[in-house]
Amino acid sequence: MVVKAVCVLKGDQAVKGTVHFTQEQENGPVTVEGTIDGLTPGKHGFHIHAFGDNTNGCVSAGPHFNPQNQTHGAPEDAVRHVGDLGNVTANDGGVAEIKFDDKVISLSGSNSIIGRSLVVHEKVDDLGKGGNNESLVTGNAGGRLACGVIGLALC
Ligand SMILES: [Cu+2]
Ligand SMILES: [Zn+2]
Repeated sequence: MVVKAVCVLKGDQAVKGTVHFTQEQENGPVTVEGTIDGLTPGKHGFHIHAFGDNTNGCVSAGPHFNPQNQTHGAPEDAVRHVGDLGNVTANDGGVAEIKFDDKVISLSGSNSIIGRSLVVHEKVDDLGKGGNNESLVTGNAGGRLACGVIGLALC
């Protein structure tokens, strides 16, 4: 059975967006598709954070979703946080068009991202290759520009 989810991203500044998640089969890849605007041109860290809590803005979303207690990495790395979706790239107009598949996140089971937060960051995610401790925790992606809670969707 196809499972779908959606996240509306909002922040203090002009950054906003909508991101859809579709999983055609249980434990299969999740297609991530959407648009974020109001960004500075270039790459921005893009992660699932552990909590769907927005009480103190995006900070309340907590750290990267990491149920297997791994270090931070790139989406294609064997060692990564479940929530590590790498970077999105904004064009000169500040718009990031997103479409990719991820094999680690899920919309059910222990790696489920439902009820957690999606966050887009101020800076580029160095994917754990920055050569310092913070790189292995956050990828040095800086502040949280916008976030939203991922919820189940009809379509
Ligand atoms: Cu993040
Ligand atoms: Zn991470």
